[in-house]
Amino acid sequence: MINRRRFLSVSSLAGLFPTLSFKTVSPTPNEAPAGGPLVISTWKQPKANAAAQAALDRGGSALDAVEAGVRIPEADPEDMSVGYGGRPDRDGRVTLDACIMDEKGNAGSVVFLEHIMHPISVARAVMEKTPHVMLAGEGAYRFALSQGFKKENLLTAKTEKEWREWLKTAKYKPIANIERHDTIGMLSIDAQGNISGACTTSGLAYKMNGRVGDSPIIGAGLFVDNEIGGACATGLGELVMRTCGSFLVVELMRQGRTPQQACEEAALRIVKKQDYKDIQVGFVAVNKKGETGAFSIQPGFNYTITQDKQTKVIDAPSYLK
Ligand code: SD4
Repeated sequence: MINRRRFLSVSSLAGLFPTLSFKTVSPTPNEAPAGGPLVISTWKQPKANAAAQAALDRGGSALDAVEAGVRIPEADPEDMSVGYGGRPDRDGRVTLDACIMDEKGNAGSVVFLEHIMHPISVARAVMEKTPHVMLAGEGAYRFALSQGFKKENLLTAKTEKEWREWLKTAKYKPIANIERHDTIGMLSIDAQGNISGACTTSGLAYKMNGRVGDSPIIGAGLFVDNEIGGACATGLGELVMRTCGSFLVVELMRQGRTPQQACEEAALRIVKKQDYKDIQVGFVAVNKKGETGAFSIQPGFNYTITQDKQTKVIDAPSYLK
């Protein structure tokens, strides 16, 4: 009988998996892309990109840029998918998810965080000041207070009114694009060529209490590998989590796909395996050269790029037309 060790030693990997190609891209040198530092974010986010660009202009790192950028929608009561003014869960509680990742592969995350306007900054503090990657709920809240963050009421008169209206039927069915999904995932490359990313959301409106989505999960809502690139996701987090969406996009880029091809392939993976008919998922990605890509399942997804003093909001191509 051939034992397992011997079996592996007599079989070349290529022989075992003849269809697999192991071509991978070699790391690109650490320098800003030809077009200069850049910022890319999910959805229409010119103000967030401007804040990120301002941080880069002050000499800040990509990490500083993405944190400064996503703090804008976090504080904006009109943005009803993120931070202050985000729609509550079905019990009327605003619970926030966020994560951040730097060029060294460090990561910080908070999930199911209440009463704190800037979860992204708490996530950064988790990354920089604790031995952990993720803090949840009450523990995340108490950590935030210990770091000087203030307790605030994040439910606005507008979101409370809508929620009370929703309670009359309490029908739960997330619909693609209808909720004005503005969850922000942002990636930046700084003047040194380093990549960082951030992602922050109030999650799905009227979700079950305790539900956590993809956005604060490293590898689902966000992933950065400074040798290769970064990716973020938006849309129905359950679909993204089941496929490790952002990690998949980065790994596809590692295998040689362009950011555009990688976003398309990750979206197709969802389409192939899951019920996607009324559901939106969108990806954005950037590689080390500063090439970008975006793709979604449903039409209606757009993204914002800032580079060389210009900001553009671009409609992403989609699987369904
Ligand atoms: C979630 N992915 O909690 C988030 C929602 C989202 O734009 O992206 N909304 O599932």
